[in-house]
Amino acid sequence: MEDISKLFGVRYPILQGGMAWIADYRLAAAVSNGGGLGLIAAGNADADFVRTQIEKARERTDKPFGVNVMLMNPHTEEIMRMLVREKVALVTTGAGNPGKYMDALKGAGILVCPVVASVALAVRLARSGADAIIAEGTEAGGHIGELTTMALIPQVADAVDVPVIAAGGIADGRGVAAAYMLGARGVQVGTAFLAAEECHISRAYKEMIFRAKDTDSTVTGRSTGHPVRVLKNKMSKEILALERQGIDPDEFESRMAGTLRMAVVDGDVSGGSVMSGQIAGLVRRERPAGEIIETMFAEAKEIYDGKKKLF
Ligand code: TUI
Repeated sequence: MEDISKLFGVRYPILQGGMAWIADYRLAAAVSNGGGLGLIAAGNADADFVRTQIEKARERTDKPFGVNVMLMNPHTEEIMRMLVREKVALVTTGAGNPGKYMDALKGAGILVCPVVASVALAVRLARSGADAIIAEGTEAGGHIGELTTMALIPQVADAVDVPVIAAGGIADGRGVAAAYMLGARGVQVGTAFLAAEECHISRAYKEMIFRAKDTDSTVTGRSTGHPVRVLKNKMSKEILALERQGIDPDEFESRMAGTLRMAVVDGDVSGGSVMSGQIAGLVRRERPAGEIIETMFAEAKEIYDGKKKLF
């Protein structure tokens, strides 16, 4: 199976996660300039906002970069039309099935890499022409599925003929090497890039990630069918209490609205949603995005070359 570095035309087989409110043109350009594939997250923004982000990224890098479209965004149709016009290198999708957009994107020469959390959707989208499948385990931050990365990756790798990109719980070279052992031919990394100097989130959000330990994340929204991994705080405690009382799904959605922005932009990490993967415990200090990538692959290569002999 082809490695995604070849497919994407990048030095290292690493894709940045499409983190809503977080992954802007500065992070995307820094990851692409650092040898990976950077992404601008459309989140809940409209097409004009995303187009402006693309223009700004193009001023900062001549390397390929992509856009992540969160399919629950009400502006999705309009964003997809704009992406076809702009011909970005790559589109990743999350939180839904991008099947109906596949032909238009592919027709514009855009690489399409959907994020999935199950074998069934992976198979369907590979058949519809996905260039690679991003299989995301429940260790990931934000909106998640049920299966762990360890269980999901080999099952998806056996089920599709396109490269599989592993996501969820990968923040260093050990994670990269493990993903490859499971059959992946690339990785998607989100939480580890929160530590990038070029990641412009509130200081409070960054510090909470640096302080986080292994057991500090929890999942809100399981009761309403929108499970989202966040760091434990006042907000998550309140939400989980309301869920135990059987909060109505509409009430739940209106309670959650704007809470990610509160944490990312306003620095309210007590009342806001601090989305993070379970691997935050490995993310300890701020570094340039390029250095995060270089270290990760130097470590993975050392493991792979057998310098750390296993048996
Ligand atoms: O999309 C993500 N992670 C996200 S999106 C997001 S924005 C948000 N904010 C507040 C509440 C909810 C979302 C934050 N984090 N990851 C990709 C991902 N996609 N993980 C799991 C899935 C997924 C799940 C079910 C993809 C497809 C799917 O099936 C849908 C179907 O129609 O079969």
